Amino acid sequence: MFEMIQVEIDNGIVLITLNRPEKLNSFNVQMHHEMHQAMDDVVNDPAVRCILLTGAGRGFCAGQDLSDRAVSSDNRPPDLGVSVEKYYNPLIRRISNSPKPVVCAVNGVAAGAGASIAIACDVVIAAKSASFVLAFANIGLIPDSGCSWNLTHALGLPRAKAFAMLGERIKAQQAYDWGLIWQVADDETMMDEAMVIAKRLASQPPLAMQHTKLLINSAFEHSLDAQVERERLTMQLLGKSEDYKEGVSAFMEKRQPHYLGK
Ligand code: LHQ
Repeated sequence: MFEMIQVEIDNGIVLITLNRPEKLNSFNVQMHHEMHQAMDDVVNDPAVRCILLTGAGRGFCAGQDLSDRAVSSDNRPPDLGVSVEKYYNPLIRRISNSPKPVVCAVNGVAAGAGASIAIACDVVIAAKSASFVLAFANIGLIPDSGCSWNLTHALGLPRAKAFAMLGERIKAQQAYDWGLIWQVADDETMMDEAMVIAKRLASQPPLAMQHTKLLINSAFEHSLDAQVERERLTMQLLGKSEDYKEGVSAFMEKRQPHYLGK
């Protein structure tokens, strides 16, 4: 069904692999359409509890395919705002608004919007040999696809600005040391470790995952006072859920919980 990506579903986890390895999985229009479709399918599939995103071959994603005529300037300057509006922003919103956790397994270089997509995910694990480069500045652009937001929140102003403006490549270990990602793993075991994370998230109570993500993603938009009120409302809601009842029962009965997302 898809050509630019691979989608495999197993045990509540959907594995999405960007699949243009000869172009370091950079995005063309078809890949965007396929990603949008895959993300919508996943969100609407009650059997899916977690999304795991990775790339085929030696790269994770090199951002926009710069050989795409829609974004390369020959005679007339391109309107990149259109590309951002039609393709990149909807993808970032799909990841950020997905009620299901999104894990990113960065298998190789993540450049430009490829880095933006990785850091927009909820849990990011990277192989030791992977790297991140905000290549935007090197071609006269700015960190888009939510990067200027996610990066600044993760790193703070000094590191965010230098990383974005210098356009230099950093290794996975550096990204980890800065707090940009959750984990670094050996190349050989990285996908297995990503799958362990995905399995764990898939077994967690779905409503709690959804609301935790919602609260944390929007935390900086609110004062502490407003946020504690939002927490109260969410606790009120979740306290009435079947999953909370199941979680407490399983704890008291010393057994594994079985959550239904209700
Ligand atoms: C590529 C690409 C690529 C095509 C490697 N395109 N072929 C932009 C515009 C419009 C709207 C919205 O948003 C955006 C956001 C963005 O994403 S802007 C940033 C776009 N991406 C870049 O500028 C990254 C360009 N690539 C690189 O800097 C390097 O390739 C990296 C650092 C990713 C990897 O370096 P190396 O490991 O040394 O690999 P390489 O440079 O040799 O690339 C391997 C092949 O992949 C090569 O093709 P070839 O036929 O010579 O083997 C590259 O041309 C191709 N490739 N990135 N974005």
